[in-house]
Amino acid sequence: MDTNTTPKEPEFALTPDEQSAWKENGYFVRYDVFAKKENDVLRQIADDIAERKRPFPTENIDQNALARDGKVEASGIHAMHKIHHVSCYCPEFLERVRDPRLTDPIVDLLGSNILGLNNLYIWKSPKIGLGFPWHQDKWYFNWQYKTEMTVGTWTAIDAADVENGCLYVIPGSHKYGILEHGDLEGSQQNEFKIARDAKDEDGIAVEVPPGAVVWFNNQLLHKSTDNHSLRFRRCNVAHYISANAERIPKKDRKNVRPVMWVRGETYSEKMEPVYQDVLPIPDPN
Ligand SMILES: O=C(O)CCC(=O)C(=O)O
Repeated sequence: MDTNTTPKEPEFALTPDEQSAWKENGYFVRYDVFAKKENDVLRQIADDIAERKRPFPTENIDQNALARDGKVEASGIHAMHKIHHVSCYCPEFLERVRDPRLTDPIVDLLGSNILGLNNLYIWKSPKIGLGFPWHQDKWYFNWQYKTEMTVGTWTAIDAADVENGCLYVIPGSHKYGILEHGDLEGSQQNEFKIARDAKDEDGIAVEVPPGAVVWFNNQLLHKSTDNHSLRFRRCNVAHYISANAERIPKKDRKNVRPVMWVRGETYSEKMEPVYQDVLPIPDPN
């Protein structure tokens, strides 16, 4: 497994149409980026983490809010919502985060020196999987880094459609600036905030087959809906930041996001700590 190379020639660079879509809409989609076999490797690891067959820090595991609060009966992968910072602990996820099929287009957007900001794997279980409210990812990152733009990639592990809770985006909303985000009402995961000024009628569904990837500007307003189907809707999300971005120092170091080397140069004086490699899994005892 190769988790440490920076590709010489970008093979998967942005096309002119994608450049325009990025500028105008704040996102673009590519199909058939990853084969089923490749995504199955990630799916199996995530399932093993969910079923506690593979060690993983428990603080990075979030259960479905309905299952967690005892409102529905669910166990194993059916009771899962997401795991985060997966690439810090699983080399197969780290390899995916560094895969040039994801990162070549990002070189055209952020420059050649790139760090990984977060890597989430999300489950939306049949019938109980919960949506995410309208939000801008940069709202969550903004207080931690001085930088114009970060980029998210969203890879479909399963087909995602309106019935099972696909992504919705508001094209062009990356130009709105950062909106205020407030508390959520209802049964959604309570760790999320909602961008209240986002209007449902402006959103469009991004229905994609498995293996497709959505690249999105982290100021793009996006959301997803609950899973009303009998199918899973799983995805792998990786967020990227320029290594030139500066970390805003935090007094309480406890909840600092780990950043990881992805490709190019790092500037450790700007952003400490940058993990070059997979972290040891904490002893569960
Ligand atoms: O996959 C989803 O349902 C939503 C993901 C999302 O909004 C995010 O990762 O910021």
